[in-house]
Amino acid sequence: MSETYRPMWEQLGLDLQAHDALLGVLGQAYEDIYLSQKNRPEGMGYFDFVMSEVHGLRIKELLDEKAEGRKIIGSYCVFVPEEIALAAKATLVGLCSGADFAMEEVDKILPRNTCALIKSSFGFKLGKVCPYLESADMIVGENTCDGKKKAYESLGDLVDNLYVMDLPQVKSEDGKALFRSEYTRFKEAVEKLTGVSMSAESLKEAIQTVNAKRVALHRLSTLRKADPAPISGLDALLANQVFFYDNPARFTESVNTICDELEKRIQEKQGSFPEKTPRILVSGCPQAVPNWKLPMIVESAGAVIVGEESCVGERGTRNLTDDSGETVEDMMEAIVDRYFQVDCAIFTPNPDRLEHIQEMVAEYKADGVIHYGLQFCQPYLMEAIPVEKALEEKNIPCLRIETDYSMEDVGQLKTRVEAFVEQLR
Ligand code: BJ8
Repeated sequence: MSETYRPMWEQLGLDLQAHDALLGVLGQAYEDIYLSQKNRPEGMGYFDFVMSEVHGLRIKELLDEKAEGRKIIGSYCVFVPEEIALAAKATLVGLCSGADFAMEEVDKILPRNTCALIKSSFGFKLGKVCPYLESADMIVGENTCDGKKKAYESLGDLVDNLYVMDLPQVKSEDGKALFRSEYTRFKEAVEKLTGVSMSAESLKEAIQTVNAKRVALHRLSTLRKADPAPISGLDALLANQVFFYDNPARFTESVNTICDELEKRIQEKQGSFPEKTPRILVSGCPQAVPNWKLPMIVESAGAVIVGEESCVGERGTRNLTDDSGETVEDMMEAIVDRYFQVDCAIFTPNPDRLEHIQEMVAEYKADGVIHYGLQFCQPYLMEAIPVEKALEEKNIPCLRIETDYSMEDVGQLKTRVEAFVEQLR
């Protein structure tokens, strides 16, 4: 891939040497973690291809779209509504990053006690290795956790196209009013960027396109309820990660193709893991590409992950947007309603998340929960304690993990996860 896309990367201003190094490490990690899995569904071949071309063909597609007049919007959060981007002729891509890069440079700008996800996003910018970021016509930050909202002030010095969306912290009527007005402001900003005013028709079509992606993932989630689990947690996480990058229609089709295959596997009692393998629900911070550390540890310890209560997972995709409105205003309100239900830990109080975790444990027949918290992520680490307490009161074993993107604690995590899996057996 490198030779074909080199001129494109150069044109985007990437540091080719650093980028080569990144792709080398990523390719090796993918081979070791993904391609070494046994009993994978054949349909995962599509996602292997997507990953092998994630900085190549997909970027070329985005640049081709730009050449045809579309705009590219990069986002760090599931509160940025894809429907609005699509309806005004823009393409939304995820920018969150799941690997450490250029950390020495990052440490000059951000305090050490910043979560790995934020640091990684800065590292990809400072190291000039993210073609998505460099292709974006608008980068959307959001005032969610304190770390992100202060970090965007510094990011504003590094990019010239940052748009910051304000978000409420409380799910009150006043909170919803702010949410509504910020979505209206975002709609206007996107329309200004693309020069296209959305119509009721284009908004309805956009809602249906994004819903279709979500419905495909819901189908995949439902199939993970089977025992033996027809797909590994690693592979399912990958599908959830690719949700943020791929062409929407092609993504939906590819997930549905996998689901057809998984249905057959379930009928034939064929699994990625043997029947009665301990089943784990992972809950907590988002795991952005290429953060596969926890599922790799869990599944190599002999358990299978059957669900992710996460923004790269069910928290991000579970509710659909009502597409029945006939006017832009009606459908904008439906978008506000849909996104206002996202139970991110930045909200206080946030009882819906705990309820959702318990519902997921029951639905996916999970034997235990691993709460995944990134170091220095106050919202999720704080919520981890009441989550653990509530689960244990219901006799649902819970393991609280606090980690980052480095590999230094893998040995220690393995020991804890293996002991937890043993307990579940
Ligand atoms: S809706 S979870 S994607 S904000 S891990 S940066 S919370 S200190 S990512 Fe998130 Fe939107 Fe919420 Fe989802 Fe801050 Fe925590 Fe870091 Fe985090």
